[in-house]
Amino acid sequence: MATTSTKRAERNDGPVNEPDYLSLYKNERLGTRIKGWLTTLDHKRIGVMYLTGILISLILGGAFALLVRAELWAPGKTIVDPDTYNKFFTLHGAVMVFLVIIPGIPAALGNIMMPIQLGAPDVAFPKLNLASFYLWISGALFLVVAIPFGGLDTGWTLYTPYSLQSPTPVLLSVIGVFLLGFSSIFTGLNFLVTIHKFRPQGMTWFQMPLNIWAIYATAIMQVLATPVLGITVALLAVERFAHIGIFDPTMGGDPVLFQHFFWFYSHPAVYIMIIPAMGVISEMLSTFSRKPIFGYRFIAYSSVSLALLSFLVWGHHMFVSGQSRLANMVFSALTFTVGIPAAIKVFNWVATLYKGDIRLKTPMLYTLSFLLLFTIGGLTGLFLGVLAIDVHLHDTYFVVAHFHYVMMGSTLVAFLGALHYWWPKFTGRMYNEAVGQMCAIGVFIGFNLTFLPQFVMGSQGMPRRYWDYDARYQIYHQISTIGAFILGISMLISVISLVASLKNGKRAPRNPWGATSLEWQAPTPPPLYNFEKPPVIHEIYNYDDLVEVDEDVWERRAPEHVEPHEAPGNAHEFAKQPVVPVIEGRKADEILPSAGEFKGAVELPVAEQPKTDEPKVDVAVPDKAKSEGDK
Ligand code: HEM
Ligand SMILES: [Cu+2]
Repeated sequence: MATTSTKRAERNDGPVNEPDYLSLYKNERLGTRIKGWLTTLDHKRIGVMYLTGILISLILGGAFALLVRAELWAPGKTIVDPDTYNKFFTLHGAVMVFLVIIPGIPAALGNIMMPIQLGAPDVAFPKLNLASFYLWISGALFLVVAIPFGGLDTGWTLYTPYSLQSPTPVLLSVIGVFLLGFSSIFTGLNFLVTIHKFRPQGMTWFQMPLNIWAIYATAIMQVLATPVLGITVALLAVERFAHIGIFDPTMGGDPVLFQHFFWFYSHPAVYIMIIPAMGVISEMLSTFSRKPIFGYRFIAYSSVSLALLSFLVWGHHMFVSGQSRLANMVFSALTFTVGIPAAIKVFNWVATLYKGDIRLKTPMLYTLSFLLLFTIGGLTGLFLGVLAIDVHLHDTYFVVAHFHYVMMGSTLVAFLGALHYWWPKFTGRMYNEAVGQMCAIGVFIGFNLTFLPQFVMGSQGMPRRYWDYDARYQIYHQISTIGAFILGISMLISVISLVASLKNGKRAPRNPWGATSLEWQAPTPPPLYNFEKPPVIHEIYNYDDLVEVDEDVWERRAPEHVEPHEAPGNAHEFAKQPVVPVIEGRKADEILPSAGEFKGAVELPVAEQPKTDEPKVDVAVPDKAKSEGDK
């Protein structure tokens, strides 16, 4: 062990000698403390820095949303003039999409929890991870600095030709988006390698938590789709700066080409947003139903197939942009195929709930909200995919409501749920459960009040992005504005309550929810390299051995006697084998110098693993659930 550390110190390519990540180095000077954070290579600290940035962005984006809703309280001018209103909705959209929804689950929560959930000591490339964070924060600053320089008024989609003419600082924002894109690509790359290489021996692909599958599918899209965003905004910058006639019709360019480029990234990007949400939902749903997830493999495969299908449907954003009839028909048909994996997930989640021992803790309330809101969001997407209907609904509030149901109602709600789910683990503190539950209910009510009326007025013809409107829409706008304030206040209180728990919260036990994945074996909060001893791999989503010994304290008890036919698969035999994180036959040290070194680790023999690729464990449908379902 000692030699390994020396070698690592010389090579200096992993976090060395860092204090536990939450320690504030109480006796150090402020400068040293700040430096400790800014130069950290610990994935948890990097994740916490992302999380802080994202929560600040959420408050900023939320403030713009409330300004938009306040302006729409009545027709005509309520608080600002039309130009300022354009800036409000553009900045709201850009901040929420690029700084909150896209990085929320993968970059922040993924960084904090994914390596621990995988049983790994860190990500594969800690330095690249820190570099991604710096790219993100620089991109965010470029985007935000556009505000004092006059704001941005193009809409978050930056459509040409207007984005070539807008007097607002489009270039600044474009540089910001470019940097954010690369941050996303590098994070994706890092996670792909981490998942391939840092799975502990014994964790086969089909023993991975579904959240890891989701992060994997997301990472594929981040790596494949995001470069297109980089190229698109780079072309926009060149066109704006040098006028070479790519998108500018007066010079022979094609403004619709921009839409193709933009959506070739941005449609997959909507899955970059939703798939990680689906991943955390699967975790929470199973944990709080105390049942194995129904259709594990279907959920895993559907994440990957959603990722692949999402590259084939971008044209559904251009049904009325003068696309050819044939292209419209093909894109419409392909759009419906996306509904299949999406529906597979929803059916499997609902089947997981069936006869579950459901516990309505805060994360579960968010999970149930997600189920309903995502179903509405997905189904209304199918309406929009119908050519004849989209002609009427395109650019109306119906579209606004659709994408808020999927982006906010689904992704952001899942993010809030997951934040509450993992908060005790990574901060070591329990938040106030009653406040958490009330806020979750407030978010659900506020959300629906805000966006259900938008479906109605949209289908009646209220166009999106308008500052003024016909008096007959006023009632819908007013309900929507009231809902938005309920939503905003609930979210603000929940964030304040979480932060307050850092000071006043009860100490969190190791496994407060009785969950099965590996992060719950790590100490709370996890130390540098996450585990004090190598984690033991148990069958994922098998709750048989977990017993609640006290409120929010779960422990694993080996069953006293399990008849072979009662035991699902050979999980119990399998689970008894201690597993050392040795990766594909190679010592972890050869891959990441720090990988094998756990604080106080005991050298354990490498367990004999089953020869087959995966254990004979029926993860998807345990016999009991199956026979009950058949009745
Ligand atoms: C079953 C799944 C889905 C289908 C069939 C679907 C379909 C569509 C269609 C056809 C449009 C274009 C409407 C128009 O502009 O006239 C659209 C817009 C949109 N969808 Fe979806 N969608 C689905 C899921 C999602 C998800 C999961 C997200 C995000 C997490 C999302 C985000 C968006 C956004 C952001 C827009 C419009 C953006 C804009 O114009 O500013 N959609 N969707
Ligand atoms: Cu799309």
